[in-house]
Amino acid sequence: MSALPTAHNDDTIVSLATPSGRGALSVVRLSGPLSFSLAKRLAPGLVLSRSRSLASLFKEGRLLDRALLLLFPSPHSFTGEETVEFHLHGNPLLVDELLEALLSLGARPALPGEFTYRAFLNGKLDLLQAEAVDSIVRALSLRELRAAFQQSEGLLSKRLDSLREDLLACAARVEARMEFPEDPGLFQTPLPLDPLKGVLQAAEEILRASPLLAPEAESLEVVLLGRTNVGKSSLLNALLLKERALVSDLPGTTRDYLSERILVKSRPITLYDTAGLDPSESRPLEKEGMAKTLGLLEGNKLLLFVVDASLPPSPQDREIFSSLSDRRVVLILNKSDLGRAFSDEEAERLFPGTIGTVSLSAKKGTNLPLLRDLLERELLLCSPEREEELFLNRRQRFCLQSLSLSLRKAIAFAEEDAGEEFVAEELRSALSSLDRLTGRAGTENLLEELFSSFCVGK
Ligand SMILES: Nc1nc2c(ncn2[C@@H]2O[C@H](COP(=O)(O)OP(=O)(O)OP(=O)(O)O)[C@@H](O)[C@H]2O)c(=O)[nH]1
Ligand SMILES: [Mg+2]
Repeated sequence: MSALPTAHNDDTIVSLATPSGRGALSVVRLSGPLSFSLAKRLAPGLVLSRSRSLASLFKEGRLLDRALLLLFPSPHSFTGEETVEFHLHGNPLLVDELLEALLSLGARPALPGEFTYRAFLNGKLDLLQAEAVDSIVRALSLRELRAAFQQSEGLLSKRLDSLREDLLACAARVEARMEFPEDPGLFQTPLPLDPLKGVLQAAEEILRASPLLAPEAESLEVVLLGRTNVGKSSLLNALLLKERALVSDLPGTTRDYLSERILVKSRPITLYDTAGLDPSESRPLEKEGMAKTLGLLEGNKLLLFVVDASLPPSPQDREIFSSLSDRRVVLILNKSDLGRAFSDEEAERLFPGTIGTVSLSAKKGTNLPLLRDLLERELLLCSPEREEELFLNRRQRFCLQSLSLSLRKAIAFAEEDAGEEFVAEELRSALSSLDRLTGRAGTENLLEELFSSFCVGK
């Protein structure tokens, strides 16, 4: 993949913007100085002064498609360049034909993230907003999505801009004191540190309020455990709505645990299916599987303790349950379709202190919504949602951390009267961290790496 920043930015680029495959529509995006003229060559009837037209597209004299064309004159487009969107019928053959036609007329295929990169170059977005565009596409939960939207609207950028002004004012003052040591006016009062402390506090608040934007960041981890053959794997499959784990009536089917993600009310949960626990087991492989199950119980996971409620509770169930004494446990009374060998009250007496009991049938799917509601409640508990949230990625966190480190040093130097040049040096590096964060001072390598992780067509 050739490097984005050195790519020819005055080329006209083209790409499919919707997922490939059949569907109601496919959207092809064309951006760059030749966009309008290329569109006109394919659709001779097109009126370029109209922002949208239903037009017949021709290739080598044959009608290709009747398509909706949206025309965005520069600079009023996402990229800031002349842009045309072709809304075709959603057939990959048509898309290929159109792409081929545009390429033969002089457009070139867009690199991943190149549309957003151009928007960034043309000052339509700063780096944080550009990254937010990517986060919108990748968000796995409504919560991330909302945060990404706010960020794409420039919420964080605005805040950082005002911090930058304060920081610049302080830095300018320090630089002036170094430049004009003879000027008594500049030295009459000590360097005011309050604005610097304000910037530091604001930067640290942003860091504190922002969970790391990692797939696992807001995921609740849930472990299915219990005796062999009680239906753990069946429950995993039922929650996943697919036959992911092997199910059989032989005890000890699952040996290695496996994990899968599910969405509950659009929020991700990691589910683990584990090897059934059987204290009397002596076969080495089975024992190893069980040791892995126990290893998995470490950390702050929610445990779904599954029992076969069609049979009287066994001493083994009780033994496993009592080893989970101080954990958050949900009791799952499975196989309820076969009739219940004990009541809910008896279950609660036998397995006391759980945070909930759900009687269900993994096989028939009965009462699964009750379990999903309970999981949703747990999700809310483990991460209360705030009015305004920022999900920072690693790069952004790193820049903010460097910013706050430099500010701390600058303040300490100033308070110790260590010398203007020390303070000035730290303020310069604080500014540079801030500018790297917003992309005001992005190194080329950084930009290349960032945008190449985008989807093509973005
Ligand atoms: N009738 C009925 N049978 C079930 C239900 N859930 C599971 N089973 C059956 O119980 C048997 C064991 O199911 P699994 O899901 O493999 O049980 P497991 O707990 O994963 O077992 P191990 O992996 O051996 O620990 C299979 O024959 C399933 O079809 C249920 O709700 N009702
Ligand atoms: Mg299993």
